[in-house]
Amino acid sequence: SVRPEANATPTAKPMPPCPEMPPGLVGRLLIEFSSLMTMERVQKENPNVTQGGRYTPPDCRPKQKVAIIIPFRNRDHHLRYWLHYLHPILRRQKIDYGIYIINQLSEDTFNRAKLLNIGYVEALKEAEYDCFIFSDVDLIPMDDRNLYHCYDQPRHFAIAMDKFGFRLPYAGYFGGVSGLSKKQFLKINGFPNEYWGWGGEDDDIYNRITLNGMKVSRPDVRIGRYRMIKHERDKHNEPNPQRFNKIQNTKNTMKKDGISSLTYRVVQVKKHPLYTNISVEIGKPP
Ligand code: UD2
Ligand code: MN
Repeated sequence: SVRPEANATPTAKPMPPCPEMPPGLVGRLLIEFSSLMTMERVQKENPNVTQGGRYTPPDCRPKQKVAIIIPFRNRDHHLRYWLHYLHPILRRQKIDYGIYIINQLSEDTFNRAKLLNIGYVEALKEAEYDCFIFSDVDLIPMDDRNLYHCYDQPRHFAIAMDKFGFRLPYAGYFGGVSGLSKKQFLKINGFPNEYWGWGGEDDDIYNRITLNGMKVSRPDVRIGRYRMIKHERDKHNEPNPQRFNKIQNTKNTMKKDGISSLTYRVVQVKKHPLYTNISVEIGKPP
């Protein structure tokens, strides 16, 4: 090398590991959806997020690399609020993360769990993630002590939502926001690809977790609080009438239906300042 001193950093201090509970957290947050939200505003608020919605804490070494995966179609208004609230929270939490919007193209029936599987595969093409957090686009945590990383057991984050009176609707509920390490995700063969339309896929995932000898971990009910942006049921995401039958059969279906059987086509990957958008063709119900 011509100038060895150019690479030498004799004065740089070794970075400490990030703290378990970062000191900059504020606790309970005020979350509302009435103020005007533009992408320009959200971008101005988050100058430290890099292209494609990536961030890494500047002052400590995070233990995990977290991909946040959002199933998406036609919810731009919700996405702006999500980015507005989540980027600052994740920054305070000292998370090393990337945001992936998995956008289902075409007007066919929506398939949330299949989009989440695609998010897992596509995020791993971008970086060596070891933790995957799957979030609805319309769910905002009301407390930043609900840390967006992975735990010893699969994590359910959204345990106390406003729309359910800030309680779990039933013991085996796993909807909204959840997180699995790479190892936990592969142990259950990922998520089902065969739930078309609304409902059931979250219960199937819960079944996969318990059938494989794991247990869902949850935050304290005072901390796992969420607001959901109010919305009507979308077109082409009607309740799936097969869902009651299908969740009785997880034990038989999970081995063949999952990350091992996933097929789709990526049409476009676009890096926006605050997120990566991956537009995909996923087919339609048989
Ligand atoms: C509940 C669960 C959700 C899932 C769903 C059943 C809560 C808060 N969430 O959501 O995790 O289990 O039931 O499938 O209870 N989406 C789009 N465009 C669409 C349709 C859906 O982007 O046209 C995405 C978006 O991220 C949305 C998510 O899918 O937040 C779930 O759909 P929803 O919000 O319509 O369903 P919801 O609130 O009943
Ligand atoms: Mn919703």
